[in-house]
Amino acid sequence: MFEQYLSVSEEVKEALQSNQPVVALESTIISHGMPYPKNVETALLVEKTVRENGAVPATVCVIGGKIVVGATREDIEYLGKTGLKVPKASRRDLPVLLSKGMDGATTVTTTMIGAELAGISVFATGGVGGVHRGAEVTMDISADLEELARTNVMVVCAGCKSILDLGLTLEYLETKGVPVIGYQTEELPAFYTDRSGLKVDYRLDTPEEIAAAFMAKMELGMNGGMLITNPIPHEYAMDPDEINKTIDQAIRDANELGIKGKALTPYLLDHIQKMTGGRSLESNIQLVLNNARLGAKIACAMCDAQEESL
Ligand code: PSU
Ligand code: MN
Repeated sequence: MFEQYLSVSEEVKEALQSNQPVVALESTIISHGMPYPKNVETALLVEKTVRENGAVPATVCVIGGKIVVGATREDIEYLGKTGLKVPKASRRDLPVLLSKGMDGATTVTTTMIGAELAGISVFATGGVGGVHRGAEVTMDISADLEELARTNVMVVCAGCKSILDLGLTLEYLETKGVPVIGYQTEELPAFYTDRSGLKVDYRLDTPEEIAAAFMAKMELGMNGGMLITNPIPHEYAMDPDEINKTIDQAIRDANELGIKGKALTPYLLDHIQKMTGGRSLESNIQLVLNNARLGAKIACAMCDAQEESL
């Protein structure tokens, strides 16, 4: 029985039982994506933002061999303070972490897994993993893309950072049948900037339209998620040329140091933050809050549509 490995908070359980909107949130962004104490402050602010927009937040993590859906404030402080020492938990890590009673920070992949087990359909974060630049040689393709292909959770993000090959990431998602939606935009946002020069599959302009598309997919029994890309608010966006130069340098440094595998993304995120003197961190925080707001609105729209169809 999977329940022995799952711990859903009372608040989240009650919300789900009474068809109230819930938004899942990830924890790798806390332990591996931002420095302490900004990571804890941001995680708590993201939860508050979800509440202010009418939904219940459910931060997902692994504590003591259980997938926790609805982390406590203490859990969040522990994850933030312990930082990189918390194992980054992707799909392949769960069997051993759970059977050994260990802790883990959930990536997009494992947050989707926890959300689906608990019955949550909407998940908001910053950026998703994808096909890394040079993947034709390294084969470094994030497990997030496979999870989007198989698990029934919608992921609201600000697009992908150009630490990835965005064109190849879109090709991969197309092959796997994952719809890539632009919220109020035709252009795929690129995390720190709202410019990538690439097109999303469909532009949808309201939370209701996004909820309806996801429900159509579910009705058809088509497994897999949807990627909702929500551009960073323009006033917080970084200059594309500047951030892309910084990212190019960070990738060269990672190659020189031989950093690869699960350590690559956290290394690049940290290095970029240091090189931009914290400006990229501020953009990062703002885009996550923006996604939390949209995620909550979509979750509300889904609940309303479900009530109507009963
Ligand atoms: N990209 C970001 N910020 C992040 C991550 C990715 O801009 O915090 C994290 C997410 O948890 C994502 C994971 O699921 O990194 C992907 O890691 P990898 O590239 O090793 O699959
Ligand atoms: Mn990887």
